[in-house]
Amino acid sequence: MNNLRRKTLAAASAVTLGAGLAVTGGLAPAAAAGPETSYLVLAPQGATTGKAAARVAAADGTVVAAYDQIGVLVARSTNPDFAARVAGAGVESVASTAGLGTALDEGETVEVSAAQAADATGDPTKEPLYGQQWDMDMIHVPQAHAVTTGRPDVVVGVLDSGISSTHPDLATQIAKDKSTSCVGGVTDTTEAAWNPTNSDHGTHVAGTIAAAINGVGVTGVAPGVKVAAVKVVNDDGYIFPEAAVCGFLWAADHGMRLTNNSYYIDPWELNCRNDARQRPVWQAVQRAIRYSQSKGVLNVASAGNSNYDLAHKITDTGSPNNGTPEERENLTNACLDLPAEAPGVVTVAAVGPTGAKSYYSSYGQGVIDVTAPGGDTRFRTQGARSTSTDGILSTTFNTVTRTNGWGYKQGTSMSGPHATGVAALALSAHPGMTPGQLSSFLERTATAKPCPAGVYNPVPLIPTGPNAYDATCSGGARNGFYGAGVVDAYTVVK
Ligand SMILES: [Ca+2]
Ligand SMILES: [Ca+2]
Repeated sequence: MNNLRRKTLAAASAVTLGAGLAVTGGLAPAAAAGPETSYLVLAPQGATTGKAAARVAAADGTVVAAYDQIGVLVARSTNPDFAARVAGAGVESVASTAGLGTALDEGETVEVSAAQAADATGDPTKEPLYGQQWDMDMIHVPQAHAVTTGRPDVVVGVLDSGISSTHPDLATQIAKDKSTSCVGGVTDTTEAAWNPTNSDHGTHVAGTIAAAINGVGVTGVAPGVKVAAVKVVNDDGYIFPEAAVCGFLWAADHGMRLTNNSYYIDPWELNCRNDARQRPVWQAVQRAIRYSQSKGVLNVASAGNSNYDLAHKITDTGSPNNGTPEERENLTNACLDLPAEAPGVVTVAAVGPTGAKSYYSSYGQGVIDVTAPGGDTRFRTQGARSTSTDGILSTTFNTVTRTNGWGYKQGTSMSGPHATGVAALALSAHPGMTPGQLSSFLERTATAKPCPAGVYNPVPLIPTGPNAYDATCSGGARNGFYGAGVVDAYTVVK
């Protein structure tokens, strides 16, 4: 009976795919097959996934990845009743991740000319574009490099949109044997799979961490370390939870000591543990992060670009960002921005060239751990127009022309990798540090920065309105805008 039904569903699925939404009304099968949907299926904490896998099969599903280390399965099914049918002994919870993909906060790239990139300026590090890397001066990268540029056995997982392996500033910097795609929750280690498709976000992030000192382009914070591409962004620009879970586990199981996470992974931005639909997603990611920490990985994450007070969550009107916005009232602090707010993750805010909070940087006392340069292309004009050179210059990949280059982007996506790069230098100098020790060390060595008085808004002329970027800082030496302060590459190695 079950087999017969499955065949019927498969046939219905084929018809539906061929004819769009033409199957309607009373003639349609009572339980027509839906589109193939991905699910996270959680075994009870500490249990193996064997029973859960059997339930997946019995519920017309296919296990596409088994993360036994954390008791999580990634499954796919066309059965609309899959979630209900899979529930039972051996399954703690199950959640469809359909609609839970989150668009990468891409940001605009302003490219610089190739001639500029090859035109030596005679700066201390000899990199042609170093004169435009105000961010590296701010965190004392040249002073750090006089001590160390990092050790090649420190490998940083860049959970992002892939890294261009042909880039002249990155080709020598990538640990290819540790790079993979995790799109769909399943690993694919072919080089093409972890190169960028429609986004060069990860290429830019990787350059900030480890662009080579080679007489071409820019320098990264830690050019002596290696980066590994762990591609979690799909070709539509979305990050799904199963990809992030895969990414954390891949990094942990391939000897990486650090991961950089310049993204968030759920459509609510603020993921609520007390929301039944989202709870399994939170649990799966939480398990993956805990597992990676148990393997010695420190995870660094961007705070977000919404000028949002993460310590005082009242409403979240922007989500889900791949569907109809829903206003959700009464958000509490049980609603977490993942992975930025997961315990043990270093949460990074952004500053511009003045050292003041970037207008877009999210903040929050007790949430922000440290700050780093992310650029602020609006402060100079009070928001009236953009000045791209106040962004962060790094490696780019033009996805239309398929060519490598250099260019500016801004965002906490750019500040995160500065902190990650500093952490990579710290680990190079102090290889024995545990993730907890390393994160405390980053905070202890940061340059504290006090709150500005009153309501802060560097961009009153921005077109969205005079108060759109108002923000109020609270706290003392450690505060909501800057956490423990601006990371410093020199003090972690001297
Ligand atoms: Ca270079
Ligand atoms: Ca944190």
